[in-house]
Amino acid sequence: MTNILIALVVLLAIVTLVQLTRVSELLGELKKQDVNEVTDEDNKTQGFLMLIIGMGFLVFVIWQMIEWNHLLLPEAASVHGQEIDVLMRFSMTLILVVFFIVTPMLFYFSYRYRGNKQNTAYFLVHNNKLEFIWTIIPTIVLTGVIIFGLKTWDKAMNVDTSDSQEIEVFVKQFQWLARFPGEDNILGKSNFQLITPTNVLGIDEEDLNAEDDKIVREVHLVVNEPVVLKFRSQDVIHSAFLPHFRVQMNCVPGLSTQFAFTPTKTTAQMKKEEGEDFEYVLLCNKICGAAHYNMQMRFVVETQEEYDLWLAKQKTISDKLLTQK
Ligand SMILES: [Cu+2]
Repeated sequence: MTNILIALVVLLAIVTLVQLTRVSELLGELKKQDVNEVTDEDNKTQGFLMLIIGMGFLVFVIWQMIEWNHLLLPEAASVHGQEIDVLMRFSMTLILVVFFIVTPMLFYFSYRYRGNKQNTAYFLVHNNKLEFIWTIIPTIVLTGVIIFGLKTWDKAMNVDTSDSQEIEVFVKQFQWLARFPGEDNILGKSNFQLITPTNVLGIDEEDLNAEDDKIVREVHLVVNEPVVLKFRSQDVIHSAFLPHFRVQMNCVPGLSTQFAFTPTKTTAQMKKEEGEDFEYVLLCNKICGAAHYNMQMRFVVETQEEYDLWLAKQKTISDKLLTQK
């Protein structure tokens, strides 16, 4: 019912506008004036409105940058993340400087050079100098930005993982699970064909390396120790996103992907800086189905001693198999 009323109001508003235009045309005919002709007075009003709207827009941009700044992510809590932040700050500064130079000019010029009966247009055919300037300067600047970006990407992605703690992150609609390799530091073999209700990760239970593996519902990491997350997806493409570490990687069925990084701040430290509610979380950043929004897993960064205590408490696969028997 409300929708019909809204549609009716919109329709009536359009009819009113058409009628008003018609009235002004009729008045114009009576006064022997062409109401469709654009006068200098009209241009002045429009130019002035353009100026006000443009400046209002700039004020709004500045206001929202200040007002909503706290919604941005805190400083990166990983080694490569700090470099990504430097790149991000550099790009944003460049964009904002250009934005704050060009936008006021755009609106001011449309006011300053508004239509005027006395003005005649300047006929400019071609200007090599101008062409050079607006081609070469952006080319140099953008090439610089691209090289900077590629270097940062290379440093973040091509990491020597020989000393990294390996952790498998397994994902399906709509849940994350993780597997630690246990004492031998080797993850046991797995195969999606072995997936059953009691073996949700499809782990090859014949494989001796799998015996001491530990399946967990939250991941603990040691501060300042490198880790490599190995991603495996059961069903569709998910995307593992750890915003505070600036980590993101697609999890693709049938394809192994990974991300290596070093956390630099413990959860306790972050709680002090960001408030007691702070938690590191792993989110899904690919719209993968109905409960996608609810996919998250807690990550905890702590000292070596705390980590050892936690890991010792987690059950190995053979423990679990024994309790089942
Ligand atoms: Cu997902």
